[in-house]
Amino acid sequence: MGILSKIFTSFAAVVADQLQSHRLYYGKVVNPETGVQVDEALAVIMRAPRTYTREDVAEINCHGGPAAVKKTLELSLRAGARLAEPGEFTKRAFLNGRIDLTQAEAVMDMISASTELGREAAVKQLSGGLRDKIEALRAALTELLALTELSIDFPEEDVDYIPAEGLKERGGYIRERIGKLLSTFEEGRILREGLRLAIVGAPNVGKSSLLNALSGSERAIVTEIPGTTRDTVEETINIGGVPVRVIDTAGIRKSECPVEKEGIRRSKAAMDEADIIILVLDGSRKMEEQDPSFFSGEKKEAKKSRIVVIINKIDLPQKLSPEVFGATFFQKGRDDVVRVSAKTGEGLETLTFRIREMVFGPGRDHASEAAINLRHKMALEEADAALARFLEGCGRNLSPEFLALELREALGAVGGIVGRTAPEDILNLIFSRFCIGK
Ligand SMILES: Nc1nc2c(ncn2[C@@H]2O[C@H](COP(=O)(O)OP(=O)(O)OP(=O)(O)O)[C@@H](O)[C@H]2O)c(=O)[nH]1
Ligand SMILES: [Mg+2]
Repeated sequence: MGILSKIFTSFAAVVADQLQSHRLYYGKVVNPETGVQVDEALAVIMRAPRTYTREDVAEINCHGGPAAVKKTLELSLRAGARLAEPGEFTKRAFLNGRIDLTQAEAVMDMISASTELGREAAVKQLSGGLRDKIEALRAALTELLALTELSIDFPEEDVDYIPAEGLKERGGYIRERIGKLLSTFEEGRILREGLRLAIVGAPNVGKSSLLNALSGSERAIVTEIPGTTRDTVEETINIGGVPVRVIDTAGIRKSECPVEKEGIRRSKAAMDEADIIILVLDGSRKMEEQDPSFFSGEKKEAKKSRIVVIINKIDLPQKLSPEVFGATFFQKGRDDVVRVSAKTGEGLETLTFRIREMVFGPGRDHASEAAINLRHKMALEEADAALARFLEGCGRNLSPEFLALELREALGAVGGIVGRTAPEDILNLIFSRFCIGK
C-alpha cells in the first residue's frame, strides 16, 4: 500500500492509503522524484483475506508495451518493492491455507497448458477435483486406522470390534481406489508434457507431407526425391486437443552415405522414444518398393498397441495390396490401417480420432476427472505398497500394532499429495518449477 501511494495518483482524488478494497481506480503512475507522469494506469488494492495469497495485494495495470511496464516496475522497485521469486504468490497462497498442493501444481499446469484439453484438466485440478479424491482416501484410511487401533485398545471386548476379514475388505477397497487414480498417470503425463509421436517409413512415402498436413504449415521440406529428410524435424501440434510433439524422420533404407546413415540412426532412436509410432506406407507403390522389414521386430511386444499403420497417397491409383498387411504387420487386421492422403487431407480426421483413442482409451475421448502427475504417482505407489503389507499382515493375523504402522505410512504418503505432510525441499522443488512470479 505504501509503495502504491508513492507512485500512483488516483484521478478520483483519493489518497492511495484510503482506496477502497477491490475497487479499480483510474489514475497515473508518476515518478515520485520528479513528479513526471510515466503512464496512465488502473490500480486496485485488495485487502486480506479475499485475495489470491490471503495477504494484502496491490496491483497496477499499466499499458502493455515493454517500456511502460519496465518503467513502472523500476519505480515500484525503487519505492521498496522486490521481484517475486518463481511461484512465490502461489506458494504464499498454499502456506496461508487457501489452496492445497495439488491446486498449486494446477496453477503451473494452467500456465503451461498448450491445448484445450490440457487447460480443462488443469481447471478440474485447480477447482479441487484431485484434492477431493485424495481427501476422501485420507478419510477412508483414517477410519481404517481407527478401527485397527480399536482392536489394540480393546482386544477382548467386542465394542464395534471388526474382525480381520472386515479390515481386509476395507483395505482392499481403498487399494482399488488408489489403483484407479494410478491408472490416470499416463493420461496426465500426456496432457502436461505432450505425446511423442514419431512418423517413420521408407523414403518418399510422404512422412514430411503428413507432418505438414497435420500442422497446417510447411514445416518440413517435401520433394519428390527419396531421402529428402536427413535429420529429425520436430513440431508441437494440437491434435484433437492433445498436445503432440510430432517427429518427422529420415526415410529408412540401406544406405552407404554417412549423412543418410546418421539420419536413419536418429529415425530409429526417435522410434524408441516415441509414445506412438506412425508407420507410413505409400499406397501407390508395391510393398517390395518400400521394404518396411526394418520395422518388424523393432518394437517390443508390449508396445505394439502403440503403432498406427497408415497408407498414404490414396488419391493416386493404388498398387499396395491390402492383403499383404495382415501377415506383415503384427497380424493387425485391415480395419486397423488408416488410409489417408497427405495431399488432399482425406482420412486425417480418422487419424486424429485414433490418436485421441490411444490417449484416453477405446470409446472414450474425454479427459478423466482427475489425472495425476509423477509426484502423485510416487506417493500413491508408496501408499499402495503399505496397504499391500497391511493386507498381508491381516492374512497372517499380525498384531494390530504392526498393522497400524503400515496404515500410518499409507496416510503419510497420501497426505503428502495435498501438502499436509510435505517437507520443505519438496515444496521448494514444486514452486521453483514456475518460471514466473505467479
Ligand atoms: N499424390 C500424392 N502425393 C503425395 C502425398 N503425400 C506425399 N506426396 C508426394 O510424395 C513425395 C514425397 O513426399 P515427402 O513428404 O517428401 O516424403 P518423405 O516420406 O518425407 O520422404 P523422405 O524425407 O525422402 O524420406 C512428394 O513429391 C510429395 O508431394 C499424397 O498423399 N498424395
Ligand atoms: Mg521427409
